[in-house]
Amino acid sequence: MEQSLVLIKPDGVARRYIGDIIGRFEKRGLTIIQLEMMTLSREKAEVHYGEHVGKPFYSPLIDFITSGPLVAMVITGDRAISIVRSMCGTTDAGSAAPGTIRGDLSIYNNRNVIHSSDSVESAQREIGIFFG
Ligand code: 3AN
Repeated sequence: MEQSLVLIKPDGVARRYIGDIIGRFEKRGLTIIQLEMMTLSREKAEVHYGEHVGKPFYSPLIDFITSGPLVAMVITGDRAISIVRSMCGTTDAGSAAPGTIRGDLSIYNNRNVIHSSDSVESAQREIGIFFG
């Protein structure tokens, strides 16, 4: 069984999509095994998005992800990482397929509602940041 770290980002919380998003994962048959609402510190945000240091969107990304409460959760299931990623849709929500979370709920590249781990290694690292 794989585990994925999923964040409902501050835009998703502010727009009241927590129930919708959690419902999609539960209906698909995935299991939420940890869940917490928190406002992320800049320190943790910088660790989480460390791979993006120096990119033009890095500073706005840190400002955004720390701007208000988010919901962090660990989702488990067979092939959970790729299944959750496919349910989220592509990073640029404006190009994400309808039916995906981003494709249904956002049109933006940055305020794109949700984060999910992209590999087993990322999931281990990210779960450590949020629930370690
Ligand atoms: P994903 O969240 O789909 O794995 P990453 O890890 O490449 O995407 O990017 C992390 C976050 O950085 C994205 N969720 C998005 O909020 C932001 N981001 C990525 N690329 C861009 C971009 N070109 N312009 C603005 N924000 C971006």
